[in-house]
Amino acid sequence: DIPTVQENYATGTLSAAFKNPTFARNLFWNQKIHLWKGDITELEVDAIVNAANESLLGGGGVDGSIHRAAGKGLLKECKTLGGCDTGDAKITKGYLLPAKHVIHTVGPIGEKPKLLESCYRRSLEVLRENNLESLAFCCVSTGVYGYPNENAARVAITTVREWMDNNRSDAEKIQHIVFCVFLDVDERIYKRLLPEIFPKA
Ligand code: AR6
Repeated sequence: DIPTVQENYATGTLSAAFKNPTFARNLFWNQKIHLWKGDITELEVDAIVNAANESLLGGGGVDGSIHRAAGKGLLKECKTLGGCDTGDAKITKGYLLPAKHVIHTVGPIGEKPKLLESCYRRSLEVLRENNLESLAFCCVSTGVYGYPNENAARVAITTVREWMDNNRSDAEKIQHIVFCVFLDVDERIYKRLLPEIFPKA
């Protein structure tokens, strides 16, 4: 289960939703979207998303925490992957993590919205290619890689929303998408943007 400070944006009743297709879609999608503040390595989901670098051989920030928590098996598997292009994503097992898998994505250095969008889209594609149903994103590129927090959050949430709208059958199979924030600044931004991009009706 996803612990504390969980927020879900669903409201209303299903019978009301069925009368209004937009409401129905929003309600259905919103029930799957969560905001959680804390350490992503604690989340028991099918996959957590790592903000990696092109080598996939580890680093600082969330990448360092994930490798520390997963243990040496993760680095060993990463070494077999031949790196990862910026904007792409590759999956490994979760090893000692409570999450079953890690989806390693490589965010852009600096504000490059197309590449950041691609990270979120590719992570969702990789999740579904592996028949997985729950995912937690960290705030890719907003640490060492210097992407401005608010603009990155807008890209993150909008890309997930558009992917769900455009890939309905896969989106329906997903149970949970968690936006895992670590910093107060990101918590404030996501609390403001989530209800805007996943509106209540
Ligand atoms: N759980 C969740 N989020 C975290 C955690 C954690 N345990 N630790 C940090 N964050 P960053 P980037 C947040 O710098 O900007 C690495 O060295 C952090 O507060 O980890 O994509 C890689 O190897 C921030 O909001 O990733 C690359 O070389 C977010 O995670 C480079 O950094 C991302 O910050 C990637 O830089």
